[in-house]
Amino acid sequence: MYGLKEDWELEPRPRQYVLDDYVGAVPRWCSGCGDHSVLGALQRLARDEQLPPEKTVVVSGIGCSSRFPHYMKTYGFHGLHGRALPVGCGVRSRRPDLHVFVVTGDGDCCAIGTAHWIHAIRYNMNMTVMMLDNNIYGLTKMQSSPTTPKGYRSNTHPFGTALRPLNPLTVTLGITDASFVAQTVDWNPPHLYATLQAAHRHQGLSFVRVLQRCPHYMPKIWDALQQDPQKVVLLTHDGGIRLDDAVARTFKHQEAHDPSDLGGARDWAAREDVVPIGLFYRNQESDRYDEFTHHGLGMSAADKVAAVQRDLDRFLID
Ligand SMILES: Cc1ncc(C[n+]2csc(CCOP(=O)(O)OP(=O)(O)O)c2C)c(N)n1
Ligand code: SF4
Ligand SMILES: [Mg+2]
Repeated sequence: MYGLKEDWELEPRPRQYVLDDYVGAVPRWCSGCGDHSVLGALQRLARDEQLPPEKTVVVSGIGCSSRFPHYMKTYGFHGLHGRALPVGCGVRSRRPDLHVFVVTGDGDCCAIGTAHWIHAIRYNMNMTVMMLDNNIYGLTKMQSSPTTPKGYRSNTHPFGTALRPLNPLTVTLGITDASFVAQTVDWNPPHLYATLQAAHRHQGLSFVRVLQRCPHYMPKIWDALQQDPQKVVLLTHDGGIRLDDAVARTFKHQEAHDPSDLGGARDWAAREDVVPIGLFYRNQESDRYDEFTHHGLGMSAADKVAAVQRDLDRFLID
């Protein structure tokens, strides 16, 4: 037709999201903080999985790590200390259409938030939980957290912490219906990315502990791991975290572990002589509480009133 170019399309093309669509405010984290690395990985994952920003929500508690939602150009909820998981569960229970990511710290999750952590794992609602474990309270300037190594001097324990640290992996693996438990490190971007990708694709709650550098208050704490290639053990399995061969070859210490083996997962998680990274456990059969809470979501108000009326009618006395 006169005046129309041949390649004109009347149908709008589906939107192609680029990295910039997920980049929010400029992070205020210290330079060298491992949180930057996790943020970059999540932004790339969102781009690669083409998650619509308006259908993505990042929920957090309080802490350095919990500033995450400000730095993603998605929906976000920067909540209360220790309450990242109940907020995430609330979002998930009413909005099955959203991609839910929860960011929490070792203090936020394993101290003040412990009760919520345990029940959220058992509820197993579909969401990706990233626990950024720097072994310290960063935001409030260096108090001991439950994961601080024994003997480490902090503002609350100037002569060194008195107790052995809590192990977030063995705790999580001990909870009914835990369905995806993995560990990665912020300083290996390909492994971090592959772990978050597997976690996001899992149907249920995926719990990812990220060993995170805090150069400000915990300098050198991960140095031994970074310098001794034997210390970090890459858990390998076809059903585990898949890496490119070129990346996998950089791990000098690798061990096979079948992520369907809960006993084996607990054994690996309890190891203190090495730091295993990869997928410890996956169980796609675990019950999911969000499947229960989603019942009736599409019902109209009139249908809901009628259903309540029907229920009440059962108690009618003739
Ligand atoms: C109810 C409540 N108690 C205590 C605090 C103080 N507070 C804020 S962040 C934080 C610890 C954060 O540590 P963590 O979760 O490990 O995060 P990080 O800063 O290390 O990333 C504490 C104790 C608070 N904000 N609210
Ligand atoms: S204090 Fe530690 S955790 Fe907080 S931003 Fe600085 S390096 Fe990161
Ligand atoms: Mg911390």
